[in-house]
Amino acid sequence: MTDTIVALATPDSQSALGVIRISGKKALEISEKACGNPAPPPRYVHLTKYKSAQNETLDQIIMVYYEKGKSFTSENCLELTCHGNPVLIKEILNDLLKRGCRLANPGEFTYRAFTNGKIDLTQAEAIADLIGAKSKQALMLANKNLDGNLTNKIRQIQSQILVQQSNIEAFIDFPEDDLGDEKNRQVITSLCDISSELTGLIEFGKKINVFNRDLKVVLIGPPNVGKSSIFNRIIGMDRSIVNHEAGTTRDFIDYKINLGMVTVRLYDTAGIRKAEQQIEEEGIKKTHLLIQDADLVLIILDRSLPYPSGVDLEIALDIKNKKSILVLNKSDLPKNIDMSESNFRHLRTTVVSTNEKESISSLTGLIQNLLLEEYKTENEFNLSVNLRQSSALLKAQNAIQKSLETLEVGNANEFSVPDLKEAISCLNSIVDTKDNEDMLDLLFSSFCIGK
Ligand SMILES: Nc1nc2c(ncn2[C@@H]2O[C@H](COP(=O)(O)OP(=O)(O)OP(=O)(O)O)[C@@H](O)[C@H]2O)c(=O)[nH]1
Ligand SMILES: [Mg+2]
Repeated sequence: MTDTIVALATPDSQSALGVIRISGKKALEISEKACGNPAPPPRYVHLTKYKSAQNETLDQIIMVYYEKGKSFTSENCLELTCHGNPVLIKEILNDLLKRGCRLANPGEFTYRAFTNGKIDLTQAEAIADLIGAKSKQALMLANKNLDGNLTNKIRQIQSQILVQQSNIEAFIDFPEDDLGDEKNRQVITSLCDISSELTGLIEFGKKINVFNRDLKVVLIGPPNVGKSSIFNRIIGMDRSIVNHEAGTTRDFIDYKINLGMVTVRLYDTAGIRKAEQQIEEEGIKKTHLLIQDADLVLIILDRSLPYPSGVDLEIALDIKNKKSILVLNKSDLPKNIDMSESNFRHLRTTVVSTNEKESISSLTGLIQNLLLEEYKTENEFNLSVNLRQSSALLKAQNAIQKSLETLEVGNANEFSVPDLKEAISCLNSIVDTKDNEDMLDLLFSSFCIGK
């Protein structure tokens, strides 16, 4: 790679500081000519002036030099920390372009780190995941892969396959040794175990997807039960209009909050009832659509009123197969509801009042627990598996299955070897695909510029 690349690594907006990264051959020349540091000791902080090609001082900056072989990209690198003014940053970037640098493509620094062998593909992806993580748990998972946990797991499975491949090849090379039924069985059993391990990883990948997206929690119920009041209490501000008249909320209102390990998008909706006007009907239609897409539905009822049997069947059909909680609101008022005939009587139920802070806190805790119900065992999360990796795992698993079909037949063991090699190669593509340029382009183009 001959080009020297440059990019702003921080957001292009007014801020205290802005960081510009440079990687490539010209880094030392820039250090000397623009920053007046002919021989900068690596990894030291240098307070200096940045001077343009016309010898104008553009800013007082901090320059750090990272030497070839030891930098992130493994090339000579500079990090210039200047003041965070977009006008100033543009001047410095333009000057660097004049000095022979070119603007980096998205993810190009990481791409160089990968092609120069500083990191493997799972670690490169972990860096992107770390930057894009939507929750604390997602951050922790990205860090595990940055440590190489997924790579280690893949390498371990590859060597297990290789052992079985050698066992089969030994039989091909020395048929007089007669692998025999017993040995054939052992190979089959081991490959079945490997196949199950791959399934486990694929399933795990699907499971942890929950930490990388906004989970949808939808508040529904008849009008006037206090949906908007609960919504406002959970998000901690008066975002939705509350009124004693039924039918106040027409269109849904949403707000993003962090609930411990997950990020939740909370929706306040129009109360479900037989609509009096078309505009209200539109709002109710949207409520039904939101329920379809929800990760968790909170059915709010007014505990101080008799059970509202008019709409419960409609809601019950909507929430079929959905994770749901029944929330009985207005517990500060005398109880009048009778749930014995209700379609919701089997749901997990909690009683709240928007006038009682504690009851809302425990509702928030319950939401969090339910969303994370199936992800409780902390130590399970030792690595992360994304969609690309899952699809390679699936291909590897299919190849193992094919080899197993051949082995089950018994007397044609050598035909199972190509499938085992294919499985190893699929697994390799998770960690190290230097020859698949299209895939690499696609992968790194999703990175941010400057990373
Ligand atoms: N006593 C009491 N009143 C409440 C409670 N929560 C809400 N309210 C009152 O109930 C009325 C309706 O509240 P909203 O939050 O607007 O109800 P909603 O379900 O969003 O109503 P729509 O938008 O019309 O569907 C308001 O007068 C609130 O002040 C509560 O816990 N206790
Ligand atoms: Mg409302």
